[in-house]
Amino acid sequence: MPEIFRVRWSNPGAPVKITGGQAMRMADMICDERHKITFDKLGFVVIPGFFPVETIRVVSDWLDALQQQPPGPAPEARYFERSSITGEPLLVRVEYILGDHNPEITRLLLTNDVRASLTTLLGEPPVLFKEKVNYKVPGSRPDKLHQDQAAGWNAYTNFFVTLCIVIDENRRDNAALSFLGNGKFPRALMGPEWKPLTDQDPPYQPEEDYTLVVAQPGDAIFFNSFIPHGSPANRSSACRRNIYLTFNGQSAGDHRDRYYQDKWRTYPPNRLEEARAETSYRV
Ligand SMILES: O=C(O)CCC(=O)C(=O)O
Ligand SMILES: [Fe+2]
Repeated sequence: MPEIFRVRWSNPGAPVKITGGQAMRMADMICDERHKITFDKLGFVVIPGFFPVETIRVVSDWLDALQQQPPGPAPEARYFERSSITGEPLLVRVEYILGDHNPEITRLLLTNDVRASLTTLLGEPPVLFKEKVNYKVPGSRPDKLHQDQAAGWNAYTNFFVTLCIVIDENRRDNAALSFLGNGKFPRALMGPEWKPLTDQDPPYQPEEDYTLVVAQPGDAIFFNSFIPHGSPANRSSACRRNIYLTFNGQSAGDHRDRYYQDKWRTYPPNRLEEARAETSYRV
């Protein structure tokens, strides 16, 4: 069972290195009040070019190395599934990637811009709840339409904001995410816990109510834990990796240790040769 590490934010006083990517994204670096208005109305907001290209390059190389890592004990939690399309075992997700076991990646992702943006969206400082990378490689199954909060998160607190960091281009043909785009959903579960909202794949119906988010490496999608979203199987030949960092407001407490202890018990990481035929809904 992986040891639980404490996650620290980047040093607030650390000098910020300006790279080409950063210079290009000056206009839209953090969530401001305009983004918050959209987020409050729709439940999600996209900020193009939030992370510098250099950051994404380093993170992408690290994700490749993590994927190639030989089997054996590691602090990160790997999840293998058998492809519903080809039957081959695939590494589809790695959880628990931030902390003292990956200090450089933690520094690159838990930045002051991230903290400031989440403080704006949550109305108070954020606390990390969980984090994962979804390797939506060719052959990956659909992530059926769901609300993240329905994945047992009510046991911890009643509201979260997730930052999706786009690592590979997200296109229609390689399983870009779709979100309910009209803001018409309650801040409550719309169905039973652990069950997707529909078995349909995108375009979800009614089609005009959903927004397909086509995105570039470095783009950020902030979304709340009640907005219905999902993505189809990846039937293309292009990998679609996204990192998801989920936070709650500071006043709700720090639940990461307990969340992961519960998760390792009820849904333990597995190995290539134990790849699950995954049909259930897990986030
Ligand atoms: O990566 C995806 O396509 C969707 C994943 C998702 O929504 C989740 O894991 O909660
Ligand atoms: Fe989700």
